[in-house]
Parts: sequence; C-alpha cells; structure tokens
Amino acid sequence: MKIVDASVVVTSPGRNFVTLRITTDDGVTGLGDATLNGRELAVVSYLRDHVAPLLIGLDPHKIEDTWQSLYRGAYWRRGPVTMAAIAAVDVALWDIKAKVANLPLYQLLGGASRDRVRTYGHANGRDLPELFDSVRERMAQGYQSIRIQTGVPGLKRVYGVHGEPEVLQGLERADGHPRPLVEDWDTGAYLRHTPSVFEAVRNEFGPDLPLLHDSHHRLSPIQAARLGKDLEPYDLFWLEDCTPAENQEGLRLVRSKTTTPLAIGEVFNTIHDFRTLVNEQLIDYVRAAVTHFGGVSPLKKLFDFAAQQQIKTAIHGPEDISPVGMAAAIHMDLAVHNFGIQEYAGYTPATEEVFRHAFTFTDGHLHPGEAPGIGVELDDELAAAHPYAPAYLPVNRLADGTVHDW
Ligand code: GCO
Ligand code: MG
Repeated sequence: MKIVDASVVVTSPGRNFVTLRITTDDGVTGLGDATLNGRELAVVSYLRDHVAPLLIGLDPHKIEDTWQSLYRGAYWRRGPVTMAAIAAVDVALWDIKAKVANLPLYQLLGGASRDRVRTYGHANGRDLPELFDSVRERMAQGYQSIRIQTGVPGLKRVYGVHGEPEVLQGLERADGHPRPLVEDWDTGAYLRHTPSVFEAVRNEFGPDLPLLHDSHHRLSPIQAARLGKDLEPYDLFWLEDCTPAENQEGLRLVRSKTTTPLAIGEVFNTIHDFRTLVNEQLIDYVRAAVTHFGGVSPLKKLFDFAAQQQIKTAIHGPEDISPVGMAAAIHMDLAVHNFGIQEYAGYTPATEEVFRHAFTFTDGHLHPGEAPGIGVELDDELAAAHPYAPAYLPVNRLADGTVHDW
C-alpha cells in the first residue's frame, strides 16, 4: 500500500478549518485536522509546500516512522505550525490504518475503557442573570459539567463572554483585511469579582454541579495562588491556564498555596512542555489538543506519562478544533485509562454539513461511533461553498494601553 495523494482543504463554515486528506493507491482516504486559529495559512503552506511531496510513495501503515521523520527531519523542532502539520499527517494515517482494519480507531488504541465520554460545555454572561440563563441553556442541552465565564464590572470585552463570530472576524478596515479586536483587562478587578460569581452560581445551582473556569493565561503565579485559594469554597472541577505556563516553575508557588485542581496545556505542542508540570505533579489535568500536539501518537505518550503521577486527560476541544480533530480526541478519550473530561463546544449547522461525523453527543456525553477509522467524511463541494476568510484572535490591553496576555 502506498500514499498517492496528500491534499489540503480549507473551508470556513462559520470559522476557518484546515484539513489534510491522504489517499492511498487502494483508494482509502484518511483525514487530519491542521487548524491553527488565526494563523491557518501558515500550516496550509507547511503541508502543501513542504510535507505533502514527502508523503507520496510512503507506506501509510508506517505511522511512527513517518511521524519521527517529519519531526526529526525538519531539524526545526516543535512550535504550533510544525506540530499542527505533523498532527494532520498522524491522524490521517491512523484514520487509514483503522479503515483498513475495518475498526473504529479506539479499538486500535486498546479498546474502550468506558461506555461514553463525559464532556463540559461553556456558559457565559456579561452579568449574573445572563450567566444563569446560559447555564440553564447548557443543562437543557444535556451538559452535566459547565465552564463559567463572566464579564467583569468596568471592563468592556472579556475572554469567553462575547460573541465568537464578531471576535473572530475582527474589524474590517479600508484595505479589506481585518484587524484583531481589542479587549480590555484589569487583573485586580477580575480577582475581586470572580469569587463572587462562583458564590452566586453555587447559591443558584447547588453544590453538586461540576464547575470549571478558564483564566486564559492572565495571572502571575502569586495572583493565581490567590484566586485558587479564594475559589476553594466553591469546589471547582478545575481552574484552567491560571498562568502563562511556559513558566512551568511558577506553578510550584500556585500548587503550594491552593487545593483548587489545576488544568494546563492547550497551547503546548510537545511532551517537553509538560515535563516539570507532570514530574512534580503541579497540575491535575493535561489539556493538549490532538491537533496542536502532533497527533494521536505523541498525545498517547503524554497521557501515559501523566498517568504515572495520577494526572488525568482533558483534551482541548473549542470550536476551533474541527470535527476531524474532535473525532480523533473522542476515540482517545474512550480508550485511555486516565481519561478525565472532554471539552465540547459543538459546531455550527454549516460545519455539521461540511463534516459528517459518526460521533454523537447525548446527555452531556460523547461517543465516537462504530464507523471504521475516525468516522468523519468531508464534503468537498460543500466545503468549497465556504471560502477562507482572514480572521484573528483578539488582543488584550490594560487601561493604560499596555498589551496583556490574551
Ligand atoms: C478553551 C480555549 C479556547 C481558546 C481558543 C483559541 O479553553 O477552549 O481557551 O477558547 O481561546 O482555542 O483559539
Ligand atoms: Mg482554555
């Protein structure tokens, strides 16, 4: 069996998605997600110009060898562009191998370790009434664990609260190219406000509902330690990305001050980014995405490494991971023993039409389905009807204009 084609499809059914399709001489196809939000075309070029030509003629079954040759052979290791490109190849090859075996991918990863995959959804509101409505809406959709994000008094635009499409398109300029929207930030106001939000949510929804919160890399270690402590009475499932965690050592301080569970890693690309965090058990959940971590092969290694320190999995699953990347994640979630929870934000109806998938969402739980491979098909005609649209993530500024972490 040989690879005869590797092509990239870019489509924007509500937001941009980049998909690699690998085809074999037997006519078997495999899909991989290569979406890097706000920098999509860099990965498209990496795949089209540098990786696809190398794949032609290779044996698609040699997943590990292909992964290692792309990683080591580039010489320039790691980084989100490289690792998203390698991830797409890795997932597409797993898709092919599982289709040839006529098995859903999770069977090749060791088989099911559970019946279904627990998820959490996003609730948000500018104020408490809006937030409570959003929580109720998620519960009505079946979610049994909920991430809570709110506006902060005095701030105009805060992460996770305002409309995604508006944020993603940015501001149209006279030259036709969007610019990033500017959000505003005040750490003191956020630290004073957030515990009162969780107090109100607990009063409204009771002690049993698992609640999560994402600080989106905005705090220093001492600020994160304070927030973790202040949130302890409200029994969070986790506090996510409390600090910009490339400063892994900074988590020692946070960890020593609070028992609020910590989740980190959605912007990490390799196991090395987690080394101190896992070895010293500074976190409770590893948050890497299949799509940004080089695929299923390296993520399985991270999960096995994390398991030695009783750390659980929590694969990144926002709207900007395509259904292809999400499907791969759900197969891993079903198979690995140290599964924790899966983020699942759902997709626009147009996205569901372009990417038809075997995975299902019922009562707040996902299942990858029994279709051979990862169980996703991409409709090229429908994809072409949604052309690429330049988009940026926002930037974040303090009141005096200083750029802050977004
Ligand atoms: C999350 C993330 C996302 C990211 C997004 C950036 O926890 O889901 O923080 O909301 O901001 O993936 O592209
Ligand atoms: Mg996050």
